[in-house]
Amino acid sequence: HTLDEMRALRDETERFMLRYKFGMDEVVTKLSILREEFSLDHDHNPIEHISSRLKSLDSVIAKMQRKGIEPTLESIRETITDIAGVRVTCSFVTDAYRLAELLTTQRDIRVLKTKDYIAEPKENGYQSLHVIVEVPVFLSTGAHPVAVEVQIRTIAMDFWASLEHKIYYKYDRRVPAELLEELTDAAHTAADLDARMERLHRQLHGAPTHGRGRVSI
Ligand code: 0O2
Repeated sequence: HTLDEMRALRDETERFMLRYKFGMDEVVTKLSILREEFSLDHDHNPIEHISSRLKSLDSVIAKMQRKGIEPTLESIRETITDIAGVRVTCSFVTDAYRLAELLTTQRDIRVLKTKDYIAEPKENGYQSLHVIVEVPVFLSTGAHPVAVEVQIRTIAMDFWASLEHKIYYKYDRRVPAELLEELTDAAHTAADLDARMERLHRQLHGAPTHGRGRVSI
């Protein structure tokens, strides 16, 4: 490659990644709007926390290699749908579904794929609602559809997933069997807690309000 070719490739790659950042920012804005609106109108906010991250080019290439596909910008676009990632934590499982519904029914959002690991947890106990959406990014060259992976989960699911993720990488993806078992057990405990909290929440909202002011959690 000549120096000019290398520069052109670098610029093209930067532009490629930037589109994902724009798509990610749009989804974060959509969720932040819902969150702010909820804080005004309702006594319970379904969104606890919103975070986002752009996958590094190195991780994207590593993922392509794990899948055994030659990485080009075109093949990456077709294969990797979590370059732009948005994570939303909710207090309750019902909030997670409600939020997914509120986001995916928006006019400019197209759902590419839904993976409901809440209804069907992974073997290790991982729970989360993954929705891969496509959102149009409007540039000077027109509208460009961009895939964004939205992971919606409860605080308990998030607590578990963050620790499991750390352990997984610490052991370089080869976690000892007894630790895996313990993690799966902890995932069940987290799911039990979610179920109990949801029941309590329902009782609270169904119950008459006593004393001064409204109960709000
Ligand atoms: P990171 O470091 O979080 O970015 P596909 O994308 O469909 O080819 P994949 O990647 O298995 O297949 O899809 P899936 O199952 O929807 O997982 C995508 C992301 O969900 C992962 O991204 C994690 O963020 C999260 N995830 C999935 N399974 C687990 C799990 O068992 N434990 C934890 N802690 N997180 C999980 P990355 O790229 O794997 O990792």
